Amino acid sequence: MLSLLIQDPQGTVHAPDPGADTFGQLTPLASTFGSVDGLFYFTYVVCIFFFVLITGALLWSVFRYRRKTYDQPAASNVTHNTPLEVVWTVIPLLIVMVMFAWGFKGSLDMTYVPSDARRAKATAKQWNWTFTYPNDAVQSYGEVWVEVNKPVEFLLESTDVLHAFFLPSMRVKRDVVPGRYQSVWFTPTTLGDYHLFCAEYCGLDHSKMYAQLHVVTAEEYARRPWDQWDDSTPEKAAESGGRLYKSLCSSCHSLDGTPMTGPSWKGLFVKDGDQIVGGKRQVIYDGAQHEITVDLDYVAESIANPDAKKAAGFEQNAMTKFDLDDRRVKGIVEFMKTLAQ
Ligand code: HEC
Ligand SMILES: [Cu+2]
Repeated sequence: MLSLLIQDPQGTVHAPDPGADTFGQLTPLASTFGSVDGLFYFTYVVCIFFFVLITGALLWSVFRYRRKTYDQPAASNVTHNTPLEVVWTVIPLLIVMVMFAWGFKGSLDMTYVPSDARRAKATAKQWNWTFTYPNDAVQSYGEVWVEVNKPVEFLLESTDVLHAFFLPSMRVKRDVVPGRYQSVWFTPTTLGDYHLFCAEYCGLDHSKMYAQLHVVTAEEYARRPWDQWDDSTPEKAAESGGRLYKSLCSSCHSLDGTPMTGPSWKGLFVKDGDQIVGGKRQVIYDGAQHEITVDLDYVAESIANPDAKKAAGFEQNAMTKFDLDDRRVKGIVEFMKTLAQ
């Protein structure tokens, strides 16, 4: 059951987050658990206690003081009881103040970033996540690596609309507001792969805005796993390109001919005998429609500067630009070629 809940938008079923028990509750995975789960369970227990107490007293009174005959006079005419009213005002007040103090302390703890925290940046755009590492030119897309037991602060930025950075298993959630930096920090304490969602409705494919958080050892982190781009053979490059497609492009481009926000990639490259050649596309530039033959340059331009040539029929829809290096663009083209038929 649980695994159905964490199927990613491309249909891949992920194992539940490590540590989840059969009720979907997690063992502590990050520094934030004390304030978030502690307060949650405290509130939960208080609610159950008072629910049972009040409903019980109510039902007991209804039964105990019910009218047994038609003309029986009222059992009591008491309308006020000052000591009782003081008690049932003061006790809840104290409990609510405990909740407030606990929550306020937790929220302060989440605001003050420890000085040894490592800083990364998460950039949200319709409909994917890009991550930037400290002093590193290489970014990662749709997945991010952090080191276990090392505080990490994420600077959050949006290049278009409102999004929200939501790591349920790290108990972290913060809105990402265009035009300003938000930040959030936590210390992951358990190795594993976790789900990252967008928790603010941000347009058509909001539900496909998915990424993964990898909590790894210090040795693994030092190897810069985000910089693994295997293009040793055209097949490997196509495989790497396919993964990038899934995390960055699949929310707008289908592979099977179905138009989505953008045109399908089917037919960008076609088979001519046993050669794979560029397909024909109708595009709009200089105010007129032209037929072009797809090649690496056209794909590279479509990625870096999507408005230069607009695919006919999709002029009204926008694609945000991506800064991909040449190896990644070539990987995507290799992947597109595997779709040729
Ligand atoms: C927010 C939706 C969106 C995302 C995400 C997106 N695209 Fe696009 N893409 C579009 C739209 C809309 C068009 C058509 C308008 C245009 O040409 O600018 C398009 C057009 C294209 C074209 C030209 C296609 C043709 O049929 O001529 C290519 C190539 C392309 N995108 C590549 C990519 C790649 C590579 C990625 C991922 C790195 C990507 N797109 C991510 C919306 C998107
Ligand atoms: Cu979003």
